[in-house]
Amino acid sequence: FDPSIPPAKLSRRDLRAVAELIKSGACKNVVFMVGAGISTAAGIPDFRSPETGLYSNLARLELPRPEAVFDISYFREDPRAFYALAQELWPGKFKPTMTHVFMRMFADRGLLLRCFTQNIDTLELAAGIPRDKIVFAHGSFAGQHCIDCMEEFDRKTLEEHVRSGTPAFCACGGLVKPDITFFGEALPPEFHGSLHLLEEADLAIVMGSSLSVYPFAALPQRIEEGVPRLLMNMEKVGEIGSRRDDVAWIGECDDGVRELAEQLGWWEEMEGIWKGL
Ligand code: CNA
Repeated sequence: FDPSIPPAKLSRRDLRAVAELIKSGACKNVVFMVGAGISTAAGIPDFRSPETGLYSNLARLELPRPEAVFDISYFREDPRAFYALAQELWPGKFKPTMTHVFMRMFADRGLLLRCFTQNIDTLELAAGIPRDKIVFAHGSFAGQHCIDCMEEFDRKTLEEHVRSGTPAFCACGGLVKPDITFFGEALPPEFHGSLHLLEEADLAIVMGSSLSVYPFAALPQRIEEGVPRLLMNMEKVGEIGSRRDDVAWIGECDDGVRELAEQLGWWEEMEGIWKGL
């Protein structure tokens, strides 16, 4: 890709040009693809940021390797590490960020086709994005089942177990786990059932993901050629920047979102929504 080639849909490769495109009314089917980086400002560590990331904080759990906390075979062997982590991440403790509120603004205006999230914190729901506009690609804390007989388990009982750090067992003797997809498990049907929507997108925004977990990491490539793709992340990731109408903006997503929202005249409304959450 030759960067001297001008973009086709955008006037320039920057945030202002993306805001102009949205303002022009050309984007009616916006797709977001997000990861742990959109929730770090809420106080939830991501996986891979050095020192502050979850993996670097897992040492005290004495895991054979950090990823084991989300490994289904390790969970069967010793579920305590996951339960300790679930205690930290249990929904209700954290407030959505302005980036979550920004996505809700698209939903409120009927412009959100889907928010594909790798996050399990359910802050998208807490921000007021309708459930049917969210694809929880790696599951979430919203449900819980036995890993053997797949029977649903009582929410309140699991919550008590998570709070005390003691694993919950189903009547059949199997371990209970929230519906978070572990390494070694299939992704939820809603993920595969929503992939076709990527072809309908007229703007794609990727935020706060290292794009290192597949198959999610390949989603941006499924956006049709010619459709603008915006990356807002602390580091350059994936292949965004390889097409004419790609914008790669490096920094904290809340800052990028603020710049975009101010251009769109949405910022004050967003602050009001955030205060009310
Ligand atoms: P990751 O691999 O930890 O990558 C996070 C990315 O976000 C990195 O590229 C960071 O540079 C970037 N980043 C961090 N903070 C910011 C910020 N403020 N603004 C912009 N960019 C930032 O996380 P991924 O989501 O890519 O990895 C996929 C895993 C992480 C999924 O399976 C998730 O379930 C899992 N995860 C989720 C949560 C959560 O639910 N909040 C927390 C930690 C991990």
